[in-house]
Amino acid sequence: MQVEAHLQKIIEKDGKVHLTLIDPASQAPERAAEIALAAVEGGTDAIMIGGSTGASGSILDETVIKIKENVNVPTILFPGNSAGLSKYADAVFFMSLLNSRDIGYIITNQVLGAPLVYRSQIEPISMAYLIVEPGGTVGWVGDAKLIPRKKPEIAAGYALAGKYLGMHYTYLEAGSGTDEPVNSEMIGAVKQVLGENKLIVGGGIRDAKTAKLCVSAGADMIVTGTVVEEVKDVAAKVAEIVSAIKS
Ligand code: 1GP
Repeated sequence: MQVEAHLQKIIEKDGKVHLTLIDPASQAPERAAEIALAAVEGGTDAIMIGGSTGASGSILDETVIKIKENVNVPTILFPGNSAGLSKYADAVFFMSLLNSRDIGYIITNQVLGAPLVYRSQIEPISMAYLIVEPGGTVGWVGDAKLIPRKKPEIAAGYALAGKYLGMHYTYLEAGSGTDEPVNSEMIGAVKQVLGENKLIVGGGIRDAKTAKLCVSAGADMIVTGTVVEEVKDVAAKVAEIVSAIKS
């Protein structure tokens, strides 16, 4: 499956893409597969699999395998470091945390992980990963020099740098579970400089209204993770968000 081309086709058809993030460290593989299936019933376009802590090894492999047994949408790894790779996934967001102070998250983990991607059939999708205040766990783990919420021009500068370095996607991340998603001003400023390059926004998006605000400001893809772990009716919650962003 050519995942990047597949997502591009969805954008051409529906305008926007919805991605569901599942952290293998948060539940057993069987439950992860149930959540993925419900998210697909709700209309999600692909399943991202990863996390900042503990999303590696056999729990990661088993989670990817179980999800792939249950759904027919792409599985995309969202690795916290080089240990977040699994040969069973369709693709990987091959990303550099451009605003990290730690060279490990900018390039060293990528060097360690690249040979596995090369040997496997996982499709790398190049991505500039930018962490915005408050940043949450990933901001701390990734030693990010957090982009201030009120400085959209700094985010735009990073996004342009990523684009000029050849990265196809830019991800504006506010931190999983945050109460302060990336604001419209920053999303708009980044999308303006990105042009046709794709913008993903995630962190703290829990409802249709917030998701709609993000896509109206310029996000091409919305990620929701925490909310699908919290709600009882995953399909209904995802359907609410999907219908808001694709309408
Ligand atoms: C985290 O942006 C993603 O990396 C998703 O955030 O868990 O808050 O949906 P949530």
